[in-house]
Parts: sequence; C-alpha cells; structure tokens
Amino acid sequence: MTTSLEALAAWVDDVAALTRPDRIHWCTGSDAEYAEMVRRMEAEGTLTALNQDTYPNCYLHLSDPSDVARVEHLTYVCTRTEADAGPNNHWMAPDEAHAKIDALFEGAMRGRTLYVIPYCMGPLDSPLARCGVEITDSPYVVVNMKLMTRMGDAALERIEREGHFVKGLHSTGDLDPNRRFIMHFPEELSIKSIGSGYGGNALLGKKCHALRIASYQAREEGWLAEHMLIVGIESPAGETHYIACALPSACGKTNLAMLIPPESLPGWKIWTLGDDIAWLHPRDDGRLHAINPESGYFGVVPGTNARTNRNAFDMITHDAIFTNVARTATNEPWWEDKKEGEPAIDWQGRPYDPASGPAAHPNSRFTVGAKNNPVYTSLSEAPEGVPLSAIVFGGRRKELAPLVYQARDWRHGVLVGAGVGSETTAANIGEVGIVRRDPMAMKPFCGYNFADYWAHWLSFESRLSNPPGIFHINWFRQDKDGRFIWPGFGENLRVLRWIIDRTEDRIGAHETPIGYLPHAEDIDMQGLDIDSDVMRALTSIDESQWQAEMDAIEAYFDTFGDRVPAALRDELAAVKNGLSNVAAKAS
Ligand code: SAT
Ligand code: MN
Repeated sequence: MTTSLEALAAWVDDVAALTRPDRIHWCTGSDAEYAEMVRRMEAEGTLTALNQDTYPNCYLHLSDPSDVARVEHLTYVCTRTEADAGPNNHWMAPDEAHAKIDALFEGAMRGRTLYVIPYCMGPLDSPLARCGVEITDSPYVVVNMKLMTRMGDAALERIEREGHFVKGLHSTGDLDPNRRFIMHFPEELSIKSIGSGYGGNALLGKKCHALRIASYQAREEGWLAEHMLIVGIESPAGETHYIACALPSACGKTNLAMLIPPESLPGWKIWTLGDDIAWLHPRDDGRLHAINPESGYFGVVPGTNARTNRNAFDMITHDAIFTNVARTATNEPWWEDKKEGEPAIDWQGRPYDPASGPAAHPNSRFTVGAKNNPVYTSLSEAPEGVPLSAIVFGGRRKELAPLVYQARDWRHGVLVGAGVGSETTAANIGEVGIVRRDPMAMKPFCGYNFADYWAHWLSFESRLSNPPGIFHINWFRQDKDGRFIWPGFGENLRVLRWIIDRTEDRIGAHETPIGYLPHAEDIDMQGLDIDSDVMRALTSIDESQWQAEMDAIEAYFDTFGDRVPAALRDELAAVKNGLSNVAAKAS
C-alpha cells in the first residue's frame, strides 16, 4: 500500500484486479519522473523528440488517426434518473453503464503499467480547489497531467488529509471507436473512460472532472464550474480588472487569455490566469471570485503565429508536448498558418502531400505549463482567486450577434448565456460550421440538466451584493464574401476596454431589446482603420433576425419542458416583447 487512505488503496486494488496490469506506479509528480516517462515513451516510439536546438524539451505525439478530438456522441452522464442528466446529455442508467464499461476494462491493462495520478484542481492550499485521482495506463496522460495539473505527492497529501477525491479510471483500451466510452457518475463523483487517448477524453482532470463532475458538485456546494478563461487587464494607470469569458472549444479562448495589446494602445498589460476553465465562488466581499483549476494549457496549434499570438508562439518553443502537428525537414513542429518553414512529414507521419489534406490536424494541440506563458501571473496561485468585474459569453456567429453587448442585469445575463449559439468547430468529431445552441459554452460539459443549471445560475442574483456585469461578444462576423470584418486578436482589447468602462459606469450605451450596445464612438478606434459602415454593422442589430433568434432560443428551451425556470421564460418574453415593439414602431 502506498497511501494511508484506505478508500484509495482499496480502489486501486479493485481496479488492478479488474484490469490486470503488469505493474503499478504511484506518480510522485517530480521532474525526474517526467524525464523518465519521456525517455520511456521515446523508447516505445509514442513520443518523438523535436529539434532540441530550436525546440528544447519539446516532443511530438501522433495519435491514432481515429482518435483526434472529443467524442460527444460517446460521452454519457449516468445519473439515477434520465431527467437529472437532461436533454443536453446522453444518458445511461448507472448500473448498465458500469456493467458495460467494466466489461471493456476487464484485462485492459495486461502487459501495461497502471499509473496512479493524485491531482489537485486549483492551488494546493486553496479552499476553492478540489482533488481527484486518475488511474490510467497511458504514459501520454501522465506527462500531460504533469503539465496541466498540480499532481503527485503534494496532491496526495491533501487527499489523505481530506479523505475524499473524485475517482477517474482511464484506459486507452484498443482505441477501437466501437469500444470507446466516456462515462460520468456525478452522484458517485466518478468517471470511467476507455478507448481514447485524446486530451478531453483522457486527461480526466480537465473536462470530465473540472467541468462535468465539478458542475454537479458546484451546484450542491453553491458555486459554479465554468468553461471560461480568466484574464487580468491592467490599464496604463495601473488599475486591473479581471474578466472571465466563456467561448466554445476552438473559438480563441487561449488567444484572448494571452492577448497582446496593439502598439496603438500603449501602456495596457494583460495577465493570464487561465485559458479554459474557471471555478467561480461567491465570497464574503459580495463578489464572485474565480480560480483556474488547471496549471497548464492544452491549446489549438494551427493559426498560432507571431502576429496572431506572439506569447503563445514563444511559449511553445520549449518544454512543450505537441500532438498531431506536422514536422519540417529539420524536425521542427509545423502547422497551418505558422508562417515559418515548410511541412515535410504530416500529422499521420507520412511524407507531406497537399492532396491528402492539411499537414497538421485542425485540432492538433500543444500542452505546456502555465509558467511558460510570458504573461503568467502568480495570482494564478492565489488561494482566494480574483474578484470578477465581468463575465463574458460569446460564440462564433457569421451574422446576427454584434461585436459586443451588455445584459441589463444578472437575470437578463443568465438569458444571454443560456441563449448562446455558435458554429461548431473541429474540437469535437462531427460536422463543422453549423449553428448549435451552446449555453454558457457548456453544451458538451454540463454534468446535469441545463434547466437546473440555469436555475442555479439565477440563484446567484441574491448571493452577490456586487455581481460582475454580464456581456456577450462575437469576434467572428463575416461579410458576404466570407471575410471576417473585425480584425480580432490584439484589437479585441478595444472591446474589453468598453466592457470595463461599462462596469465602472464611465460611459453610456445604446439601449436595445437585446441589451446595451456601444455607441460607436465609445470604442477607441485610434490606430485602426475600419470603415464606418462596418463599425455600424458591428454595433447594431437587425430586429427581424433577432426575432427569429429568440424564437429559436424559445424552441430550444421548450426541449427542457417545465424544468426551465419561470424567471428565464419571463426574461425571454421581455426581450421578444421589446423586439416586436420596435418592429411595430418601424412599420
Ligand atoms: O476537450 S479538450 O480539452 O481536449 C479540447 C477542447 O475541446 O477544448
Ligand atoms: Mn475548452
């Protein structure tokens, strides 16, 4: 036994009896252990060293070509009743799910090592952090968990002190998509995942624990687990505001979290606290505080270059793991839009041929520790987190949604979040580019019925004397020819400034039925050459399109039946009413 916690020792024994590994290794989390794991994977051929002169300590992993993204259709939430999982989740009865997946785990680790990874999501000494243990047979998972979480001895110590932890069991199985399942048992605080080695399916601390299980746990304990980046924005006068922003996967959360102010806005500084997940807790000061449960980034690689995100571009030149990118003839990682070098070998390890598609997989990823980020802040370790000035929802919408707007109040803000729609991306296996409802960017990640989740969100109104403002952004508007009309990236700081000015009551706004829109002149445009017509399109709404949108949101709410909170229905009715009044006046 390698732990004083009986429940943990017994669980590891049970899993070993079921999966039959050759060896058991308790991860300490040391750097030496990481180095040894890397060496072993190199020997096995599952990790390849990249050019160590230009990319020191960088490695490449190529996954099975059928295992490159999350698999929402194979992801289940297994609550006792189907209604508790809600129409937003695939559901299976817990007994049936355990039986089905345990059969696949039988003997699955024969010939392999079983790794026990104790980890802590959030700063080790934070009362807001929560712990888990992942059992896996994948060395790739171990090295990624080392970069992404606080794992090993220190986490184990906390777990032994607290006596409880989220249980996550993972095996890559045989990678057959027909024997692949990602199952969550929120009532048991446990996860079982088999048949995939990909990030969100296999690094169980991330989406499985820190979102699906944690969202359930958060509802019971009175907090929120959200798919949000956390960023600090420091003005030239030295005033810093913290903002949490929810965007669907592969919509630029990492870029926004590491934003580089344009030269035309001197003196502004950005600090990254997190790029994917935020845990939000109401604190004694009446404000909502945020911590990032993770300690590293698992970001989309393609599109990263010195112009789009210099910080990320630099951050992944050392001590990083790349998954499914291409390589140059000199063994440097290569991806679409890198704007440097040429691909020689593609993400499947074949000589590059443009006829066989992109050189790097569109969902290829980098894994790095957060401290690699040039704008890392030690506040990421603050046990109390940071107080939020604003919560920002957003999606990828070619049309309809303006650049930015503000909800009237918390309750209306919950409607804005619940109504988010976004075009799908390559982060999930499935069709790309179709609009789907993605409330709070949590569609793939909420571990219980969305209707109950919205009610939980609404409950914070009375628990925060000083709530953050709620906003909605859209960086992805296109013209008729499919070109993006807003430059995005660093220029997004102009929008963040508007958001901060609004939360500080420093500027007015234009009231519309969907919320407050900017007066075009209140967005600082110095140094940016954008047509006034384009600015007008970005800061106005088309009422008839919005009427159709609200109808679509209403139809979506209807799929949740009477569980939808009355307050949310009232908010929706108020917006619809406002829109029809405007339409009546215009005709
Ligand atoms: O699911 S992952 O965390 O691997 C990536 C994503 O979809 O955000
Ligand atoms: Mn994500």
